[in-house]
Amino acid sequence: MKKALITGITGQDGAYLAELLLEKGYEVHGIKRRSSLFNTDRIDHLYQDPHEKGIRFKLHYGDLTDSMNLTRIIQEVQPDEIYNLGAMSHVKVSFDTPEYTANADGIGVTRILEAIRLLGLEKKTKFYQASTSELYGLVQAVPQSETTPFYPRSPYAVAKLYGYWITVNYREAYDMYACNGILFNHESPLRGETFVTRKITRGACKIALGLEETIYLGNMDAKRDWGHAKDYVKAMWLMLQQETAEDFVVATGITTTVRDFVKMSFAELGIEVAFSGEGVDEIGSVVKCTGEYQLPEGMVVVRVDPKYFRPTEVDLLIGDPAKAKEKLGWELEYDLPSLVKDMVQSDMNIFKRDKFLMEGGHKVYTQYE
Ligand code: NDP
Ligand code: GDR
Repeated sequence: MKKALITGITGQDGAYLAELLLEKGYEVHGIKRRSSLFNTDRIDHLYQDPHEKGIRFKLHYGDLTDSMNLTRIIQEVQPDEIYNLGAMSHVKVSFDTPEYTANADGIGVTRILEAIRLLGLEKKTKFYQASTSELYGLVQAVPQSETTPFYPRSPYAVAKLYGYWITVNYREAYDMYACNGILFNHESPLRGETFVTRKITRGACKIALGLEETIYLGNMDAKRDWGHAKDYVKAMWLMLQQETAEDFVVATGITTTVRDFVKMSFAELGIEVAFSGEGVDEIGSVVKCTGEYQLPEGMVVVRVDPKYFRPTEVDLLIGDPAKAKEKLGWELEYDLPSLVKDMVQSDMNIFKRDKFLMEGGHKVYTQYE
């Protein structure tokens, strides 16, 4: 039975990857951070009681900023594959926490690679690094491929640039099986609530149910190549099943503005939204409602709040997944409309439940940032 170790197992990708590897018969180990509240919502359905015999899903406390902890866990687990998905993954927040981001997202990669080497596991343990389309940053050429130059535009992207190159360096210096997946944005019902897609699908559902009036957003013109996380974790696994380690772009090849993502999300609920005005004065308002959810015509459901603007922005991302399709045989099951549908349906279920509880006199708290 193969053993995999996943850092960031409590995150969006960690949860889907753990599911996939368990389905494939792996013993799955994950590193979770200690927190004062439970932080395992996304993987609770995979939990197996450690008191039982023969369990295939095990969690270890740890942190990417603690090399001794990482080394001990890797020594104990002796994994065949390590997927390094753990990171401070929010681009805007990285401007507020640049040093910590560099430590966890940059040096954290070295800590794992060096542990593999010191433990003599170079020939046994394959390593996957969660690299990102944010590496491309300031547009040099489109579509972005494995050969497009990098120009990172945030502390997050700069830290990930270090992670990218240290992975390449350990592969070349020590002949390790170490590779980078340069993944473009991927979303899902498990997406963190403060990333723009989830903020929009949650907001649209709450507005449709009368639980909120307006979504406040930042740059509406940003263009992203959005795919479904379920498809993207398959590419991660495929990258570690090859003869030799290589780096791959994983993307859909289609780009969409934040504004159009808003329109698609409301349209999924039968609400047509049109945009008018420019810059900070841009608004999105209801044109007509054709379904179950009836809102007044002209109601303003989207406004711009400059606090969500970034000091330096990435304007346009569109990836070329040709190499992943050809060499890995990777295929997409979801397109953007089916991704939006999946997210909106899931959020609608959550907020219908919340509304039901509120109508029953219970307090329900949500965060907006
Ligand atoms: P999430 O933010 O959903 O998950 C991040 C995970 O990392 C969480 O489990 C988090 O733990 C954990 N983590 C954060 N800091 C540390 C730390 N210091 N030590 C150990 N674990 C830590 O991210 P995604 O699942 O969306 O992304 C997975 C990886 O892929 C990340 O590295 C991200 O940067 C990268 N990536 C993501 C893309 C995307 O579009 N989703 C695209 C390209 C790359 P906790 O739950 O406790 O917060
Ligand atoms: P990104 O994702 O920065 O691409 O990083 P995010 O969803 O945060 O932003 C996408 C674009 O939307 C614009 N935007 C807003 N973003 C947020 N979060 N909130 C808003 O209110 C808002 N309004 C407009 C942003 O300016 C940006 O242009 C994600 C993360 O998962 C990274 O970890 C990963 O590496 C990259 O995707 C690929």
